Amino acid sequence: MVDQRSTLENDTHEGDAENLIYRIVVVGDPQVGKTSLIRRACQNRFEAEAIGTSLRKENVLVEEVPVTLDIFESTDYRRTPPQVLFADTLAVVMVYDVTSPVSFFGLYRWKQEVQRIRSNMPLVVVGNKNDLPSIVPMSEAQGWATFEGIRFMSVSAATGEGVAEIFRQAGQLAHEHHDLLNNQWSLSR
Ligand SMILES: Nc1nc2c(ncn2[C@@H]2O[C@H](COP(=O)(O)OP(=O)(O)OP(=O)(O)O)[C@@H](O)[C@H]2O)c(=O)[nH]1
Ligand SMILES: [Mg+2]
Repeated sequence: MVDQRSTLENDTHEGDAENLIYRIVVVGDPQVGKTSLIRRACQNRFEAEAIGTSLRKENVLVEEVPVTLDIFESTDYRRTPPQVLFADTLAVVMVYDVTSPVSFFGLYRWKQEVQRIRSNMPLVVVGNKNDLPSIVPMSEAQGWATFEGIRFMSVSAATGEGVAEIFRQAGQLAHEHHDLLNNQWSLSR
C-alpha cells in the first residue's frame, strides 16, 4: 500500500461544504489490526500481512453530506512524533485486540497520549478481531468506554463486521469537532 502521508498532509479539512476532508487517526498497541481496519474500510480487503499507514475514504455520509476521511495509523513515534501525527486531526479511533488484555489496558495510555495533544479530541473505542474467541470481556470494555463517555464498537477487520460504522461514527464526530473549532476560531477574531 502506498503511504499517502506526504501527499495528504497539506490538504486535510480544506475545501467548501461540498468537499469536506477530515483527518482521522487510528491508534492502538502493535498488531491490534489498525492497518487491517483501514484497509477494510477503504478497500474492502483483508490480507494476513497488511503494511501501510494511510488511506483515503471518500463519500462517507455525515448528516447526508458526503465527506472524505484521510485515515492515518499511529506508527513509530521516532518517525512521526505525536504533535505531528495528531496535528489537524479531528477524531481518533482507539483500537484493542479482543484476544489481548494487554492491548486493552494499553488504551488508557493511548487516551492520555491523545489528550495530552488535544484534551477534547473526539474518541471512539474499538475491540477488533471479534471473529476470534474474546479474552477481554466485552462488558468490561463497554463499561470502561461508557464511564469515559466514549462510544464502543466490537468489530472484525477479517469479516468486515462493524467496520463501516466505525468510520461513519468517526466522520460524524470529526464533523462536529470541525464545527466547534471553526466557531471557536471565529469567536476569537
Ligand atoms: N482474526 C483476525 N485477525 C486480524 C484481524 N485484524 C487484523 N488481524 C491480524 O492481526 C495481525 C496484525 O494486523 P495489522 O493490521 O497489521 O495490525 P496493526 O495494528 O496495523 O499492526 P502494527 O502496524 O504492526 O502495529 C495480522 O496478522 C492481521 O491479519 C481480525 O479482525 N481478525
Ligand atoms: Mg499497521
